[in-house]
Amino acid sequence: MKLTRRSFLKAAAISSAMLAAGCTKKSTTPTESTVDPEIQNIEPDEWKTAVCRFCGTGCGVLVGVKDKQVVAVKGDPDNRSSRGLNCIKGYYLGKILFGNDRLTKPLIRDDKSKKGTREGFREATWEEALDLIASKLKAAHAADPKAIAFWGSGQQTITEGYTTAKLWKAGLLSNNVDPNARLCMASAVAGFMTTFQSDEPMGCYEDLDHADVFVTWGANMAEMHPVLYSRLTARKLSGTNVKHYDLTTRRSRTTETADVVLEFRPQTDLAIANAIINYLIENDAYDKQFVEEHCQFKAGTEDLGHSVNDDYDGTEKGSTADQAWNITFDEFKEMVRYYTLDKAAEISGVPAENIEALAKEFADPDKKIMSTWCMGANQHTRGTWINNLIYDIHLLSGKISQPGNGPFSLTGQPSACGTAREVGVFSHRLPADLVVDNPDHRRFSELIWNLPEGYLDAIEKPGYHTIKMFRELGNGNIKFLWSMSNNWGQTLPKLNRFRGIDADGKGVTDAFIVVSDVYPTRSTEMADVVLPAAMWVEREGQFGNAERRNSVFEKCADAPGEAKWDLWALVHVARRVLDGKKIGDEDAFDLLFGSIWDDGKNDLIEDQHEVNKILWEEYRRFSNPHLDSDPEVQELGKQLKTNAKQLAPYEEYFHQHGILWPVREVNGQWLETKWRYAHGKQEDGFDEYGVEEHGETGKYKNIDFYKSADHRPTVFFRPFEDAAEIPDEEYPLWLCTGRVLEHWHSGTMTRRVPELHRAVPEAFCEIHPDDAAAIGIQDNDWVIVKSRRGEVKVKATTTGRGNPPKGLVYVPFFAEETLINNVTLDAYCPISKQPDYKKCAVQVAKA
Ligand SMILES: Nc1nc2c(c(=O)[nH]1)N[C@H]1C(S)=C(S)[C@@H](COP(=O)(O)OP(=O)(O)OC[C@H]3O[C@@H](n4cnc5c(=O)[nH]c(N)nc54)[C@H](O)[C@@H]3O)O[C@H]1N2
Ligand SMILES: Nc1nc2c(c(=O)[nH]1)N[C@H]1C(S)=C(S)[C@@H](COP(=O)(O)OP(=O)(O)OC[C@H]3O[C@@H](n4cnc5c(=O)[nH]c(N)nc54)[C@H](O)[C@@H]3O)O[C@H]1N2
Ligand code: SF4
Ligand SMILES: [Mo]
Repeated sequence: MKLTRRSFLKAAAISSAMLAAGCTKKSTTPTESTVDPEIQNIEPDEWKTAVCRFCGTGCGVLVGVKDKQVVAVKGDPDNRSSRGLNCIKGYYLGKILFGNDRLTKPLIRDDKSKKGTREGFREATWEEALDLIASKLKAAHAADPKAIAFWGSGQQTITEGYTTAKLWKAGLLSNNVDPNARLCMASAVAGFMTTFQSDEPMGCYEDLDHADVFVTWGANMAEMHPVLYSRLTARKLSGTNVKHYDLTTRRSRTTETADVVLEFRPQTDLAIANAIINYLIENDAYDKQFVEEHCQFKAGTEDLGHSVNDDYDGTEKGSTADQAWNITFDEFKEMVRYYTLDKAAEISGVPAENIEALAKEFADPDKKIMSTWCMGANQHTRGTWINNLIYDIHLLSGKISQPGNGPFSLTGQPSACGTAREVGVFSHRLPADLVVDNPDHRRFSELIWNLPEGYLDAIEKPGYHTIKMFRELGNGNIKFLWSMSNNWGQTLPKLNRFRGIDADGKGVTDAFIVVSDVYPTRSTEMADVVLPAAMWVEREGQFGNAERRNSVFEKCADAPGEAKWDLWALVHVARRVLDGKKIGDEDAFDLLFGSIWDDGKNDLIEDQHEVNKILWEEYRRFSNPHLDSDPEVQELGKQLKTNAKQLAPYEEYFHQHGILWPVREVNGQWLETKWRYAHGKQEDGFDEYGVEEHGETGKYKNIDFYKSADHRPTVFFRPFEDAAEIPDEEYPLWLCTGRVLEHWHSGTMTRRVPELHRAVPEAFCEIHPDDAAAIGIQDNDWVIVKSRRGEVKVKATTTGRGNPPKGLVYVPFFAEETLINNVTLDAYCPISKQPDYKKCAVQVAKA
């Protein structure tokens, strides 16, 4: 059968009228699937290598291609992260390309009065759209360099993120660039940097095959990291007496299979962790040798307060939040003494014997323990602290950097690690763990970007973090915003700051907003220009997953209509805004982007693989200074230890189907590192190695935390402090928000796959049966969930997948017609600036 685009559209047709262009309709009724049985029988001509574009697990997939169309997707057995497995989103991955309302032409808003709706646009040429964007960007920048902003994503590819950071930081001298990973991994980053001075986990997924005990500290892995959870379950089934402790505020699918459940009052994980620390010390059950040889102790500013309003960093507390000072072990011991098992039980509501049971696991030197956590710990107004506390427990018990023994921070997005964290898309960062407010770090970046010495000193440091950026958008102080691979109009907390729902809408209509997306969304409706993007395997790209594995995906199909690669759009805007500008004596655009530009054609080099390779190899200079031809780069890179995250040449990633950094070259082979810090230091200060050399011997024989100050990670004292908003008489319930297995974030992609949409067609409010009875509602009744900020109408359920305790309700955020983020709070961790979507106070009433 001849395969046409039409037949694909038919095959994967969007199942709900609501999702068609108009989108004001609130249809929640799934329609029949329109999958053409013939389509499912098409034999691909070839299978190309790729990686899933959803979660941070980073499963490898093979994409079946026929006539330059994607016709099938299956697990890639050669990807060492997933070994052939995928979850349901992975199996339906191919269909996300074929929603019938793909954006295929640039759109320009003619009618500003319709801002906030999907009307008032006209189709435009790329030329016109790019000229308009560039002129608005230049004008806004000239008037006030602080008035421009870029909101990036852990779903951009590595080279796209790198190009974004370079354009904004080196090209526009602006640090007002931050990713959606601020909502997701910022507390993990701050936790890693404060404890170890080195971002990302020391262990890898193989820990799942070796642990005797698993602790989930705020992660619903069964639904959010399903392939990793099945590996955890396999270990439980095949090992002897393997146990899983689930710490959670709501019983989830993950809780169902746990052996011990610690269901705690929101935010009181801080008290539980402290009680475990205190237990280890009081009972002399910590690893003394390890602590003496490898740890230092610190305390930091306490009683930080909460930045609920705009007075965030004006306060003294805000600016001292990340201060810390040395203390002795005895002082530390004294500080945690308050957190007895009984005290933690009183604060958290968890029976003391359950906390003790978990503490005893850590006290047992023979038990291998893997801790995992995700948004429960990171989306937390003390997110950095709870990350620090989990590390404290693993450091005190010496359970780290060995197979099956280690704290493992789970990443959310496919490339939150590879892109957002590693290439410097954050407002305070530069590539390779470097930061903007360190002169040596700036100098190193100047060397690689060929900038004159001191050029980056002029940059405002740091730029706006995400919450500040969008508060400033709401205040009218951001005049130009470009967003890419995210949907801030739905996913930011306290949306009515800039959606103008109960405010007067000021700010939003003034700012010139560009949104690059693949479908119409809650953000494109706020835009002045919408740029249609090539999606997933319609271009070549790279993602870096939670276990430090960088993987690549090949281009498999052309983008529909005039949709273009995001990187193409970035460089074309760069071409326009840097036109006529000089850096030193050089032409600015040539200097920064000349290597990927075809002067003859006045366009990006046509071969995407070539462009990606050039950018990869340039970016790789940051982390492979020892291979650099410039002695200054070699020298400074060594001093800054940027080689701690060495990367392999670009082509290697295609050959190996992904490699964990740091990568070592040994006899012409590029070897990955499974456990960092574990093997002691090599001559060049580079101490990593593959599992083969690890063996089961010498628990921490050669361990060296080479990036930590004095080679000693910090054990922090971090007390319990309550949430920013807690239930009271008027708003008596906690609201927790999150996700479901079948949908990806704002649902733009997964809701266009009929099978996934039918599985969970609408949002819901999970509520305890007693609370439901108290307000007189039954399952499927409509309720109003209302906070001090806004409200939504949603159906209630007491028999959902998750079961909240009395006093807590749960609403997912995937449904664009149920904007739960009108209700959430934008208070954030003062160190990481990550907001807390997991707790605020609401009232629930029958609608
Ligand atoms: N199906 C699917 N998978 C996904 C995604 C998706 O959209 N859909 N998104 C990906 C992304 S970007 C992310 S960030 C991850 C999120 O993955 P998860 O963090 O696992 O999922 P969430 O639903 O956000 O959060 C649920 C957890 O928060 C915990 N929690 C709530 N309050 C507290 C608290 O006060 N303290 C602690 N310690 N825990 C608390 C709950 O107990 C629960 O375990 O999922 C990734 N995977
Ligand atoms: N209430 C609540 N809100 C939350 C959270 C929560 O737990 N509760 N979690 C937060 C977290 S952890 C995260 S990570 C964020 C995620 O928030 P966002 O990143 O803002 O949400 P996504 O839906 O992932 O947005 C990705 C967008 O990229 C588009 N897209 C897909 N492919 C491409 C492409 O190749 N190019 C371009 N230009 N666009 C593309 C998709 O259509 C989609 O609109 O949400 C946060 N919001
Ligand atoms: S969504 Fe996550 S677990 Fe599922 S296939 Fe994709 S990467 Fe793997
Ligand atoms: Mo996330």
